[in-house]
Amino acid sequence: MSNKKEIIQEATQLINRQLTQEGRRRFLKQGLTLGGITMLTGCDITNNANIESSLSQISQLNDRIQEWLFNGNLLAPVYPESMIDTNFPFNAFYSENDAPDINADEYHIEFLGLIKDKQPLTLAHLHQMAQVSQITRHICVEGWSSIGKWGGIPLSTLLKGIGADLHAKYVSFQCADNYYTSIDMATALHPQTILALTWNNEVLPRKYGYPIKVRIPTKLGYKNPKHIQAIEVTNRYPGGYWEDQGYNWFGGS
Ligand SMILES: Nc1nc2c(c(=O)[nH]1)N[C@H]1C(S)=C(S)[C@@H](COP(=O)(O)O)O[C@H]1N2
Ligand SMILES: [Mo]
Repeated sequence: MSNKKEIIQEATQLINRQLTQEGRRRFLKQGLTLGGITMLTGCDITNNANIESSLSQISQLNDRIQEWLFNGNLLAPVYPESMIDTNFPFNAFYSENDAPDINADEYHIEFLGLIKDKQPLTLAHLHQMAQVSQITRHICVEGWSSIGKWGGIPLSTLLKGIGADLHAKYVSFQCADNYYTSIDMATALHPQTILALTWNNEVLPRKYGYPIKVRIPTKLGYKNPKHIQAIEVTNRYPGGYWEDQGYNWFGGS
């Protein structure tokens, strides 16, 4: 995990590289806000490449700060049964009818990267493991949020069980619909991060990610991958479907 000194060094370098003399004077007077850096940079607003590159550097710095602030023991809010939303929305980069139709008999989850035991696991195997459930709020950046109940296995239990390198930086997920995303190891080991097999006490419906979705209540909707096919533990930055198009990688909720 990043430490305070590294992040401050990085912020200073970013500011030094990008501020004009005038910007630097105003910065010293007004202090740092992440959004404010863009206003103070000397980049020519007719030059998109310049703007893109400063925004992307700020987004990366923002990732580091979020990672540093993330507390592996702090829990996302949980809600009573009475608050469960019965009209839970569907969302994906395609319409509901196109959600993958997965055959349970042929299904197994694959493991890649820094893991000792890469033997694929079947659904039956996952159902035999101790199950937990939680009622949390899913927050989508498209402007909706909804409360649901998800049940399954803590991802930390699985990662420990298969001998994953818990000091690796990233855990990445590949989905049956070619969606992909990745998270930091601290979030992968967070007690509320689960491999969900059920939604509102029923088998996870096809539209919500059958047979397995990774439910991460400390992260925004796009960091909750459905239809999981493979899990990889790696130190190489894996990105994600929306993250590679400019969404913030840490994506905390
Ligand atoms: N495999 C897969 N997972 C995905 C997506 C997707 O398109 N494919 N969309 C993400 C987004 S942006 C959201 S908001 C949630 C929606 O989950 P839901 O259909 O259960 O509401 O799934 C996330 N996980
Ligand atoms: Mo989303």
